[in-house]
Amino acid sequence: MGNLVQKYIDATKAKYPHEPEFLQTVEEVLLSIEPVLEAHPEYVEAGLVERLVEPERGIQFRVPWVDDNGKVQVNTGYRFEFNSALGPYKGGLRFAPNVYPGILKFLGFEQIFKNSLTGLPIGGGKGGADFDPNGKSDAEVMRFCQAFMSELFRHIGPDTDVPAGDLGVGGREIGYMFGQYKKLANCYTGTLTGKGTDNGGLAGRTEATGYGIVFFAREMLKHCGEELAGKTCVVSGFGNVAWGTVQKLNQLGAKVIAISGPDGYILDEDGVKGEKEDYMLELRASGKNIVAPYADKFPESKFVAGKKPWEVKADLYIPCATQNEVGMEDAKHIVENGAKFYCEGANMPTTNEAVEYLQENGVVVGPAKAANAGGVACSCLEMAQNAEHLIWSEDDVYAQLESIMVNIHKLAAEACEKYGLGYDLVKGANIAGFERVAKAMMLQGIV
Ligand code: 2IT
Repeated sequence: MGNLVQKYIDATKAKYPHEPEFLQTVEEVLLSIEPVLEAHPEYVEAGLVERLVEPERGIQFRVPWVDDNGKVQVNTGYRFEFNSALGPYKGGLRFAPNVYPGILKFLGFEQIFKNSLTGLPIGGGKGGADFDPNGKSDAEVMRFCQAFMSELFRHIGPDTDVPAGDLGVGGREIGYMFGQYKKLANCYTGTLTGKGTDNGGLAGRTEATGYGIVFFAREMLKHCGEELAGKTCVVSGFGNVAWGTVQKLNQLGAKVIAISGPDGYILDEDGVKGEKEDYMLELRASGKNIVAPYADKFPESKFVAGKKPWEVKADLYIPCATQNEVGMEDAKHIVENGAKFYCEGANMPTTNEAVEYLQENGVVVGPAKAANAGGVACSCLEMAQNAEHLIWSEDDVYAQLESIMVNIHKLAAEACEKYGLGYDLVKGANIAGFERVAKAMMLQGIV
């Protein structure tokens, strides 16, 4: 069987040699699900893996728009509708200069299993554009979003494909895209999620990803007989996810001693809490993409230029920035620091070899596709809210989110246990996510 899985991996590598991020997640997931394929030869017979690694549909389109100087700009837009076995394609849109099919296919592939783990009726997809909203005026962002949606609108719908935000796409961008979608489709539906609460959005969606990560981390610690309260934490990243994570860590009595940005990290032994949490938002809103001013404002803290925060000794590490931000060198720091817990917030923030190294050295790893699934889970609640033409309360949302995260941890822990893998949440999440999709695909025939 080892040979079989390797053949799938090699075939994907041969077909898409220029998409390393996509190949990284394919390799990670397929190596994990080997025991499931061994137990289910009918999956092999049905070409399940060959079908899974190929998006059901990939759309690429031109996005022409006019900048504030009257100059025509052209970007490339994409949507990869990866798998609809469990429900409408669901997943975010990323606007960043490095967006190309390899990044969106890695995100779309991860999204299939993440969405499956939520237990909700959502398939997997991802899209975006090689557009950088940083440094653009509000009017330029609006014109870009409208141009992007002028093409995407014909491919999406509340029961077909429901995009949301990701890096570079927040409430503002979703608002502009939703406005354009509504105008072109001439109906007010939940076709985009992550909308503002004044705009059909779900209360608590902004915080949901970060809150969910902390609920997941709490379950990991609980499983190992430990408590989150009193633990020291290091969090990377500068967006919504890091912010929600820091908030919930504080609420549950943990202490965030380091946060980071593209320019370096802040060490604050007193804890990033209270007005300092709000200041994280101010820093982001400044559009400068730097954390250094934090140390000027709060002199008890220290700014360490050009370094990643993984060299700081802590009990729990939560990377919330972007893919592959933690490599071997960083993993070695984390192990040297005697860490016991590492919970991924960003999508695929750790290289495959770094994950292996952490696990081999006794660090409990919470994989992103399980730990950050609270964001998309709340997006599905937003779809439900819009479809029933009601407004949910924040308390309802948080209660649902917490029980979904507790259940995801349970599913992942039970799946690795079932296959004799001990407490390996990385493999467990892949297996549990895969099993639900596989069962649905088997029932739907070769499509
Ligand atoms: O990576 C993710 O799960 C997201 N960017 C959110 C997807 C969604 O549809 O809410």
